[in-house]
Amino acid sequence: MSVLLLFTDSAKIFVKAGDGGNGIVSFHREKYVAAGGPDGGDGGRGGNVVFIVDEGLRTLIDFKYKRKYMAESGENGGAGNCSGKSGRDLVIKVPPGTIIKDENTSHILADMTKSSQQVILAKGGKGGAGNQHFATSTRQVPSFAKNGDAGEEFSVILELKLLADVGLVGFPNAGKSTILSNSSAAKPKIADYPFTTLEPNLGVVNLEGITSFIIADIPGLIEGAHEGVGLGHEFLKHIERTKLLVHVVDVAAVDGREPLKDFEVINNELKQYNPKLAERMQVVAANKVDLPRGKENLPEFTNTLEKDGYKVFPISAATGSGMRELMLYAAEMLSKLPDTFITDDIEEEAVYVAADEEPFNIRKEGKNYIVEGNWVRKIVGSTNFGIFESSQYFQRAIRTKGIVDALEKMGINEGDTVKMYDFEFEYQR
Ligand SMILES: Nc1nc2c(ncn2[C@@H]2O[C@H](COP(=O)(O)OP(=O)(O)OP(=O)(O)O)[C@@H](O)[C@H]2O)c(=O)[nH]1
Ligand SMILES: [Mg+2]
Repeated sequence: MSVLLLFTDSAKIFVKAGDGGNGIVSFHREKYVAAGGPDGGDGGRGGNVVFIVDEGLRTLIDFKYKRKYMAESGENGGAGNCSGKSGRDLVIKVPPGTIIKDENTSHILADMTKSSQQVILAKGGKGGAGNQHFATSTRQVPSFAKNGDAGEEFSVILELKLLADVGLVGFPNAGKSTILSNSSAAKPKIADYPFTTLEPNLGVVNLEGITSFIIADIPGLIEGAHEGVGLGHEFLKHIERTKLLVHVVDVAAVDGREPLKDFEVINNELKQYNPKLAERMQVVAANKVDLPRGKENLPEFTNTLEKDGYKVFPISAATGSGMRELMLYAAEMLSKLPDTFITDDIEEEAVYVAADEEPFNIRKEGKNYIVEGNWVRKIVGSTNFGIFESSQYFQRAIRTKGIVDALEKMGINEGDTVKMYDFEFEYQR
């Protein structure tokens, strides 16, 4: 069982689609032609504000700096039946998993989960008609045209629930919280005694113009952590879902331990807690190299671990030296590891069911549970089970709908089969 340590990133932005251009009043003019007919052209359409999923983005940090997004307006019409140019759409890229909510009602306007998914959030205004359209048999000289419609505008809240990408592990006092505070805006407590950190802390590391990611600082681990010593169990749970571990070692041995031994003990704890955690990609941060003892111990420490295939970064979390190199490397590794992101608590609003319709019913045939209903057919049809986030969405949706509870009430056992139209799976708690 793993506990999800989620970071909720959010930002409020204002979007405005382009206004439609105005239609104009104009009459045909030509030498020797006395009174030409109306030829005022239409205004162009305003550009839409379009949101698109960009797999390369991980956080909403960019929206904290730029908060106003306006698409281009349409141009006014011209004489000679010339239509104005349409405004260009404004395309806003968001990370996968972003939920867009109306600021006032909190309604979900879009749930940007799928790769390259596109949504027109604010529609551009229609261009106004030129006077050419208003000529009739009785009104041959229309002296009016229509103005363009205003583009839609509103404030929206972007929300993104993220799993931490990077977990900091190491002994108490190794400098994990100092690393977090130095690399992000998070302000964890830092002190020269062990177990300063009692609850995990999260922060966004922003490598401007390159990428951003979430880093988790957990309390220090000690020998026996995997059995729950020093609450190790609790903390290890939190980093099971991270993609990359930064193993922080105090190479200055301020607490009188041996750096290489520390490294081994922590890895041993990880392995005993969960072998998969020990196999997770690990980068080593040799911390406190600003101290003389740190400098002294560094060569042997680095040589030994590099022989074992580890990448070692000498850093001083206190002065900041080496931190950027470490974070850039972490970012590079993250871009190579598969993505994990989740969207939470959105099923009720994202899935519409008519009030008087039974969302599902379940029949039992031996060890098979057959789940049917319109809603069920729809969600099975719209789920791509080969895509992690899609099937994750599906799982949450059927749970929220009460299907899982209903199956349990009917006495379903682990290993029984659940059939939902084309989709069949083995029930697992
Ligand atoms: N000289 C020096 N001191 C550091 C450095 N990094 C951290 N420290 C100090 O080491 C002590 C422990 O730092 P923390 O960041 O609280 O360590 P931690 O790993 O989060 O500790 P726990 O929360 O107890 O697990 C503090 O007194 C820090 O100021 C460093 O690079 N150089
Ligand atoms: Mg700490």
